[in-house]
Amino acid sequence: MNEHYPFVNTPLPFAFDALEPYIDAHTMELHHDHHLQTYIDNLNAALVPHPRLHSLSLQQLLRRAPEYPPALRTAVEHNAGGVYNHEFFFAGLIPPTAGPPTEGTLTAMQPTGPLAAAVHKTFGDLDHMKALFKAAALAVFGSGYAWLLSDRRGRLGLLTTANQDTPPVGRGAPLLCLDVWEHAYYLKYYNVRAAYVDNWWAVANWMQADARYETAIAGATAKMRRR
Ligand code: MN3
Repeated sequence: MNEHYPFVNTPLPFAFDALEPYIDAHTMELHHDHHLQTYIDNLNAALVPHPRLHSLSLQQLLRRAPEYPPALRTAVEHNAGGVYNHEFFFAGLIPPTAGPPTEGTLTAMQPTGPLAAAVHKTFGDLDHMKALFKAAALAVFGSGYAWLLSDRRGRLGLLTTANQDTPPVGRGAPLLCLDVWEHAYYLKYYNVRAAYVDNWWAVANWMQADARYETAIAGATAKMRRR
């Protein structure tokens, strides 16, 4: 992904069928090459008449959008939001055989290190976190996302966002997100979002979440060391 305009669609680091049978190849291809591509195309088109915005990153555009005239603000929030959320979602996926097998489940990864400790501290255990995450994902009415986040002190939380809204900056750093728009699962799971959520854990990229967590808490750790 370019850091600024013109934004481009980065190929996935795995084949469309690499997440089978948990997420089917056709869904992955449509989702990445058509749904995400449309957000990228619409974002670029909205930015064409605004050369002063061409050097801004996705996150800068989203942060400054409230200052823009209404039509531009809407176009940026919908489309930069759609790009940000989808990139986050796709980066949080990993082929089931790529992760180390863990006890109990043959394929699913799980958090390690500081994030594993934080999950234990906040939720008791990973299964309880998954149950709460699932409940949140099922509670999204219509389209949106469920998120696992960390504040700068490493405290975990869950959040849902509607449509292509992005997590408010004050709510902490996102670690993992699940796209619960119907286009993310309908071809395989029809209306049964719960089964999609259950199976998504088999391809959730905990290595990515571990790394994001360590970045999220790095500031606080550095501050503690300086004291
Ligand atoms: Mn989507």
